[in-house]
Amino acid sequence: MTLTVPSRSLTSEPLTIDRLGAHHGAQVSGIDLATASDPEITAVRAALVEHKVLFFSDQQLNPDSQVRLGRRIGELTPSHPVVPGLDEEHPEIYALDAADNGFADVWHTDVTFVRRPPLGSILRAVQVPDVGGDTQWADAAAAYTSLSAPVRALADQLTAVHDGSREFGYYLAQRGGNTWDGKEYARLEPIEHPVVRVHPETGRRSLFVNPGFTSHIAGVSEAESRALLDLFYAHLTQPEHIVRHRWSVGDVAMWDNRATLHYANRDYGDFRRIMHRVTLRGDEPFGPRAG
Ligand SMILES: O=C(O)CCC(=O)C(=O)O
Ligand SMILES: [Fe+2]
Repeated sequence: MTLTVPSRSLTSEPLTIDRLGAHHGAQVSGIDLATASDPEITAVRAALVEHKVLFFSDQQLNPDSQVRLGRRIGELTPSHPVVPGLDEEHPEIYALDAADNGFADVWHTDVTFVRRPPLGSILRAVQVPDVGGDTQWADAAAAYTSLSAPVRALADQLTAVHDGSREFGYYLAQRGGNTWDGKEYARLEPIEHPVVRVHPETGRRSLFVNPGFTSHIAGVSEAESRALLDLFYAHLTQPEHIVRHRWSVGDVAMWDNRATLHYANRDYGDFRRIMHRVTLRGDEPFGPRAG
């Protein structure tokens, strides 16, 4: 289905938004992200919340214009709590280079192991492999909604512990810490978030646990925690909850990190794959019982 969204500008063409599924994912065309008008940026920001993952083809971004774009969509964080930025001029760019162990082949939501995880991310394909290297996104709001009512009610009551040290302890030991969101990260402390997150803009609930960073459910036995997380992960990653993108150089993906998980397929052998991300500052997650 194609929706044409007027960008409320006399000088620019309307954005065209092609939905990829009933719940999440959309291809956006008719926009140059490097030179977009303010109304176009407003329309993209609204589409990000509505569709959760947006894809843009044939973009001409470079590190400078990717950072500028990010600052128009929201506030940027430095690259990552423990991984330094691309270079001195671009401390905001988180570079994933397969030649430097830059892989993300575990389902995760970005940086959930801090008090205020990112609102979203904007990822650009710099170099793509000849084969493979797709990224997949799971819709955590659709996954919550499609649980049975009794399991939703159980999930609503749970709190999870998130711990970045399994994935990033290695970087921390190798490269030292980083300052991120005003805090020095010399080591990673486990942190609690509600298992069901209420989206601050839509009020919709989503399952906010991920295999990358969630270590366990708080206040239940280890066996119960394992069984509950296995249930949630299997449900989140059902094919009906997934959109998958095959990258070309110049593609840009933008996702709402408050209601999605993602996974970068590591199925391209020795080909090189380089991606650049900027990360949008987020707020503290709250659950259905808050307030
Ligand atoms: O390399 C990718 O496709 C995704 C990497 C990732 O997890 C991220 O940029 O947050
Ligand atoms: Fe990620």
